[in-house]
Amino acid sequence: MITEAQEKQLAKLRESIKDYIGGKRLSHTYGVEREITKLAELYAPELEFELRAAALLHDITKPLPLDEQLELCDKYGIQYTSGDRLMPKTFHAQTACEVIRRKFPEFFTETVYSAVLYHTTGQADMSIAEKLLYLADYIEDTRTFDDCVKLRKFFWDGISAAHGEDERNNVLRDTLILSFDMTIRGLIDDGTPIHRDTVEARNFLIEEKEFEKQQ
Ligand code: DGI
Ligand code: FE
Ligand code: FE
Repeated sequence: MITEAQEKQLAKLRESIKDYIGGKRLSHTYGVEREITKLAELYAPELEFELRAAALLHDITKPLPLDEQLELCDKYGIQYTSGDRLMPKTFHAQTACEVIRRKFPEFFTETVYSAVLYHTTGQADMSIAEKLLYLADYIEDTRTFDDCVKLRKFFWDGISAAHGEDERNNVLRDTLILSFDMTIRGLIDDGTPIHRDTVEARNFLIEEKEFEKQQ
């Protein structure tokens, strides 16, 4: 559900991001755009343009090493604690938002901002755009990790069997819970701290599911 003019804007963006990312990460990024197009059709057709823009922009600062991430944080006024430095992979989501704000203002909307900001950790009570970018990032088709393959199958098998909006929403929620389970398990195996937003994202979805069961 996007216009020809929007299609052209996205084609241009697909070229512009090559100044920031290349190789496998560029293929991953294009994969996230393809995946989110399918997810938008299922869950939020009115957000397709913003979601595809968010997909193309979500990892633009990912190639930068931690010291350059931290330099960007200082430059753009992003606050962090010494504990946050032990979670180096979470910085690129925040720095990407500030680069989008400054270098890609035509794509900088509330929806794009929060979807990119929470694409790595999630947060409590995620918006539909936040959920869809988080999921597309995990299951896009260039990812070959066991957990990604498992989550992709879980989601699309669920969608094949789902009837109606409520069942599709349940599939999305169960898929997200499983994704947080797998991410948190992996972080524990690596001895890495878990970001509070990751924990809160998972708790919120589980609580919501339990409360609905009791209705
Ligand atoms: O940027 P991508 O590789 O496409 O994917 P991503 O932005 O989801 O980043 C995934 C990495 O982020 C993965 O190595 C695990 C890490 N990560 C996700 N949540 C947390 C986290 N790392 C820490 N320490 N704590 C978290 O809560
Ligand atoms: Fe990322
Ligand atoms: Fe990504």
